[in-house]
Amino acid sequence: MSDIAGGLSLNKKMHALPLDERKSLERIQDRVLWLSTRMIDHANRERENLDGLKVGGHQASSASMVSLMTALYFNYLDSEDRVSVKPHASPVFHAIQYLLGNLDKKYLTQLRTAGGLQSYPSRTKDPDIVDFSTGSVGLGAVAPLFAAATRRYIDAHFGARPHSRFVAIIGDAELDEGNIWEALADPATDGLGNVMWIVDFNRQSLDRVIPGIRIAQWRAQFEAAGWHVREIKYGSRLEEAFAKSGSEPFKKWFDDIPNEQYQSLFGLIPSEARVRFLEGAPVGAAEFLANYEDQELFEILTDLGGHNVDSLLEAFAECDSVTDRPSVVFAYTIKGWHLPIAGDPRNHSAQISESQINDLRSRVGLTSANEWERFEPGSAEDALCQARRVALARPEPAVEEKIAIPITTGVKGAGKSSTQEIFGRVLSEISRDEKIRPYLVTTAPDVATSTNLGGFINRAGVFHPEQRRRWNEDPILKWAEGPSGQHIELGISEMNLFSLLGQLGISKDLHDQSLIPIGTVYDPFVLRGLDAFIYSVYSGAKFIVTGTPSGITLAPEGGAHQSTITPSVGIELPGVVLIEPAYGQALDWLFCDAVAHVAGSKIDTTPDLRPNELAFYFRLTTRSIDQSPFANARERLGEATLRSQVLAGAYRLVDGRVALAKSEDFHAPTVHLVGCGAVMPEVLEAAAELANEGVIAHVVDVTSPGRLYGSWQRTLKQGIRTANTPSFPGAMRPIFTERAPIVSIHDGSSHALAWLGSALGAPQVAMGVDSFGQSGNIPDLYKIHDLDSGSIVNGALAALSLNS
Ligand SMILES: Cc1ncc(C[n+]2csc(CCOP(=O)(O)OP(=O)(O)O)c2C)c(N)n1
Ligand SMILES: [Mg+2]
Repeated sequence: MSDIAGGLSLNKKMHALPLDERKSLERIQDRVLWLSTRMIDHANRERENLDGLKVGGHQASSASMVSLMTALYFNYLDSEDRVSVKPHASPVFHAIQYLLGNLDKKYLTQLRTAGGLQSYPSRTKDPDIVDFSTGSVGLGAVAPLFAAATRRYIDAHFGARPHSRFVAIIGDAELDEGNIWEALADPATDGLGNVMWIVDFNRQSLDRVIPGIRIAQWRAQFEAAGWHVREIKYGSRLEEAFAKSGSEPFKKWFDDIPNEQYQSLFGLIPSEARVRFLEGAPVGAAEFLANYEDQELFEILTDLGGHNVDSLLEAFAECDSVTDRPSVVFAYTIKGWHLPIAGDPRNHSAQISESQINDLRSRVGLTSANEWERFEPGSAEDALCQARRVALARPEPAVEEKIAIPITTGVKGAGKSSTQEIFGRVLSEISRDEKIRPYLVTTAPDVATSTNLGGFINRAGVFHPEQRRRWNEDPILKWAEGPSGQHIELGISEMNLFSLLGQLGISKDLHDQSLIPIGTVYDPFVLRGLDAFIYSVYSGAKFIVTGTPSGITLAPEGGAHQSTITPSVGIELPGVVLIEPAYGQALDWLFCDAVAHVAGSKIDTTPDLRPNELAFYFRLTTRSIDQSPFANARERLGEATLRSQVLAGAYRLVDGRVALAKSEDFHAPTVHLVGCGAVMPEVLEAAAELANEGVIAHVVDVTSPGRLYGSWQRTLKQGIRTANTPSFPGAMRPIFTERAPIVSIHDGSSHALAWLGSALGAPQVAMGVDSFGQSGNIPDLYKIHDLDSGSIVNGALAALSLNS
């Protein structure tokens, strides 16, 4: 096993448990193994199967973690600790929650059913309390690290909470994911002594035995990032053997044997295992091992430290004593431990047979009659479960006063302004309010200043656990770092941005403190952090993210920076609301509303059109545009109506009839020009040209494609579920008063708004950016991508011809 390079030194003091307690833990461990294995077995073999699909579940991956998790939950953790569990060990987690009395028995036979236990731990869907969702490997692993960073921030700003330890139990193959190393490398995660990762080091991934000597490399990588590293390699029987005289060649070979060769021992009978183990061994090893019978030797060779509760607890205690940096424990385990599929390279999705289940049941002392029971009342194990239930019970969260958020900051934008600039001013204004400011926290992956967070940073400072001296007296941007700072600066990792936002966004749940997290990122690079974005919203996080600048409108920056598919992503992601206003005041209203929603303080006048909104994604631009058309619309519609339409997702910016009033031709052909964001000047120009041609061209400004699409879908679904004719979505009714052809115009993929025609039952020409961009100026690029006013006019004529 070449992945064994160092390990527990033989003379290290063991964390020896009293014998009774160890025996109880071992019995609990057996029961956890049984319940997790049987849960999967039942789901696949006994439960009625209506669709013929294999239900699945991972018995081997679960068995690998049984000892680790028994040690954690039945001895180590306390109620303030927060734990992330490797995705495919979810059955182990639920088995433990059941034994602790936190999960009803009925769920044991509902693994992977709708409304039952989720395949992978889920904060939002599982019936028991899950601290961190997991599933996409790597993401759940780093979540506790960002949670600890969040706690450090909260302690510095709101007073220290009771001490928590943030634990991640992760699969060794999760270390292949780049986001792990991005998280470790960021200074924002430096020095978090309350973090412990436990790597379930079974040397297997999904397909294979992991080749090569990885432990040395990983150790070096963690250490380079400033982590404390601990290995738990040998079980007690191996330790005993190594303590005997003459054992050196055996120990050396145990450390040097290639992973694949070691792993192949598990499939052999004991006599074959001896021969296989000794292939390539140094002189003296065979002689030393001749002292052991085949069976005994097999047990010694497969006795790894990750299944030794004493060794585990001793390592955890060592990590607790390291308080100035995070710790990682490499716990050597066996995938499929104590199951017939142990160590088999093909065991990832293997399940043991009915007769093997029967054997396991009797081995753990159960029968078919009591196989799902908890421990006998009055037994030592039952007493331990009860005591641990009490020790792990979560305190009631504090009731927080709702923060009052104004419906506007008063920032409007006069003359010409860009939404990015307005965003910076609005945020700065909000942060003037001393009742709101404490809760605001911003973060950016090295783009804070170029996304207009400068004003906020000047006022609120940059977070650092210690007060730092400023070496640069820049009069424009103060970069004052210290514990009271409210901006968390990250290195260039969009994965880290969304991972951190995800943790800041569940701060009430995990740290009993609400925050209003706001992140900024260049819009094209939203996609670089997309998996973490999805993960965070899937986990129930509430936050605001601003993608700016966006689209081909950031013209000279060129194709590598021009986002096209981000609007579709924002519209399609559940829980995310894509907001792309064109004008300053609309942005101000929408932003205040989003802040109120994230803060949990609903503004009375907000239309309740938004179930399940969690994250607010503002797609903004650096293009300055004339603000007067919005002022005209405000005059025409009245501020209250306009605001409620802006919040609902769209309003009519120009009434084409008014523009045509001179000719008084009310029977003229009619078209809706539906624009979104930065392209509005070209849309207005096209409308004016069409009016000159005698066409009634209404201009609609879609302020939130996400909210508009959501309300359409809800209306449709309502119709489908009640088998009624779907009604026209309320948000669209006052805006699209005539059924007329539609032209949608967007600095984003044409697809993002292409559903409007279906929603309105009218022909549509969808115009947008459907090829990669290039450097240029806005007029040239709009021309190349047919977003200039002439192309929009032609689009309108095409739409009118579709209608005839
Ligand atoms: C991002 C991502 N890619 C792929 C998968 C599919 N997958 C699930 S488990 C697994 C192997 C994990 O190996 P390891 O983390 O070592 O856990 P073990 O099965 O050994 O317990 C893979 C590739 C996934 N869940 N997430
Ligand atoms: Mg593994």
